[in-house]
Amino acid sequence: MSQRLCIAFIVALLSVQSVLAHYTVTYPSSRGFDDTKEPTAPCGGFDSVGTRSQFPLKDAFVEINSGHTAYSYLINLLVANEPAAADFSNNSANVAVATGTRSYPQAACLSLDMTKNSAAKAGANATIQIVYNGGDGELYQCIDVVLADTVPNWNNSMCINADGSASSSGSATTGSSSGSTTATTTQSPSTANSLTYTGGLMFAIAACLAFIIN
Ligand SMILES: *[C@@H]1O[C@H](CO)[C@@H](O)[C@H](O)[C@H]1NC(C)=O
Ligand SMILES: *[C@@H]1O[C@H](CO)[C@@H](O)[C@H](O)[C@H]1NC(C)=O
Ligand SMILES: *[C@@H]1O[C@H](CO)[C@@H](O)[C@H](O)[C@H]1NC(C)=O
Ligand SMILES: [Cu+2]
Repeated sequence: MSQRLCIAFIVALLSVQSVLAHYTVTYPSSRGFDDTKEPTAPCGGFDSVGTRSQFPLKDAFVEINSGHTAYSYLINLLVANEPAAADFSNNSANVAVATGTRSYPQAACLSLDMTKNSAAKAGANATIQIVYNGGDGELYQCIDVVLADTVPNWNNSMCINADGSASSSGSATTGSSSGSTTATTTQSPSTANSLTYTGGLMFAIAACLAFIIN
């Protein structure tokens, strides 16, 4: 194993780490994800409306997978057919339906209060914009939807928090900590995975540095 190989190995590991350090939308599907474009407003580099999925007006949530251990988020709902960048900047049209913070990585179920946007009606086309900040700037993802009173194939089991907590914490519901009680599942804490990963990365770098110095 040459020094050059060793350096390439470290660079590869670090680039994996930077992908893990952002976030992805797990449910429902977002327009698209590109790690390098995720800082681009309003939709992480995806400017055109994509495939729409039906999205519930009640007990709504989006599921994300966070690479950062601590982050804040703002989720907006924009009721429109073909929203332009200017529409996302219009605070009267693009209305906050959730804000919060989390202090654990990986799976997080973010509850939405769709009633915050008076334009939210069954049958309307809309785009959900997620603005996430894990410490390296705002990162954007958008989900194109058709709003519905009930969504037959909506999967409540996708509402998972990696710390095992219920889904309601951090929801936008002002002055209330209550949220959906049915849409919750728990999963054993998987923080250990990322700690193991970070530990492994540190060990690999240390081993490589020792090799280079010798
Ligand atoms: C902003 O959104 C509101 C509500 O939809 C709309 O009435 C208004 O015309 C929009 N403003 C601009 C500058 O587009
Ligand atoms: C919703 O958007 C789709 C295209 O994404 C369009 O075909 C449909 O007509 C729109 N629905 C309404 C109610 O405007
Ligand atoms: C719903 O989500 C759970 C948890 O991810 C998954 O195990 C299950 O297969 C999903 N059900 C459907 C019908 O997709
Ligand atoms: Cu990041």
